[in-house]
Amino acid sequence: RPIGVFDSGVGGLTAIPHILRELPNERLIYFGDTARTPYGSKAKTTIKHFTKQIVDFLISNDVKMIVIACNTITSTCLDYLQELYPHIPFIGIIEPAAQKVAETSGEDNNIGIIATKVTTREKTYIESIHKYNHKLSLYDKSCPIFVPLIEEGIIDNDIMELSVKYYLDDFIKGNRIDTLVLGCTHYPLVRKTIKKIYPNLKIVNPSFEIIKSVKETLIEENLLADNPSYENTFYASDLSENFINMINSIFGEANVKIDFKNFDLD
Ligand code: DGN
Repeated sequence: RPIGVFDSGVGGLTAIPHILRELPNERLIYFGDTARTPYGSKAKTTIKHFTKQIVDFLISNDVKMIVIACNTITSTCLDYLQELYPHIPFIGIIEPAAQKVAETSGEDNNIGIIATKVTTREKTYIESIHKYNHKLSLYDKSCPIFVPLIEEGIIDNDIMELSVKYYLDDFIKGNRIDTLVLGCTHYPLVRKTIKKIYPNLKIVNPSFEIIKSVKETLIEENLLADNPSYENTFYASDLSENFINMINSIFGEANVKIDFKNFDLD
C-alpha cells in the first residue's frame, strides 16, 4: 500500500526526495492543491474543509499512512484528522523539527521561525519547541509573499532576494537570530537565497527532519514495504506548468505518473 503525502501546492515536494532516499521501497501518492493554494492566509474552517477532501481522496487510494507535508495544515488540522480517522497514522511536519531544534540549541541561541500567517498565528512551533525546553529564545515571523512567488516559479532571482531582505533583515539583525527554522514546506526552495544573504545562519529544514518520524512510525506499525516500488503518482488540482517542472526537476522523467484530480467546492 502507498504512503499519501500532501500539501496546499508544490511545497510538499521538498520532502519527497528525502523520503525516497531513506525509504526507497515505498510507493508515494502525492497531492498538491495547486488550484486553491495558498492556504497560509485562509480561515481555519476553509483549510479544514479542503484538507478533509484531500485526505478522503488519499484514503480512497488505500494509503497506509498520511504525511502532512505542510506546516499550515499541520498547525490547523493534525488533531482534527487524527481524531476523524483513528485507523490511519498521520505524520505532521512540525513536531520532528521542533524536537531537532530543542536537541541542538541552547539558551545562548536566538531561534527564528519563518512560516505562513496561519502557522505563525497558531503558535504551534513555539509551543512544540517550548514543550521540550521552555528556556529557549524563540521569535516568529510570517513571510506571506514567498509562497505565491514560489508557486509561480520565481525563485532564484532579484525579486526573491528583495523579498527575503524585506521580511528578514530587521527580524534577523534585530533579534540576533542565529538559527532559522524554515516553517513552511515551500521555503527550502528559497534556502539558497537565504544562505547567500545570511551565510552564517544555521538552517533547520522540517522537510528533512520529518523522515525520522515517517520511518519510526512505519517500523512501529509494521508497515514498511518489502519490495521496491517503481511508480509514484503526483496529483494536482491544477496541472500548472510549474508543478510539472518541479516534479521533472526532482525525478527527471523516470517512474513518475502525473495526474489531475479536482474537487467540488461545496
Ligand atoms: N507549504 C505550506 C506550509 O508549509 O505552510 C503553505 C503554503 C500555503 O498554502 N501558503
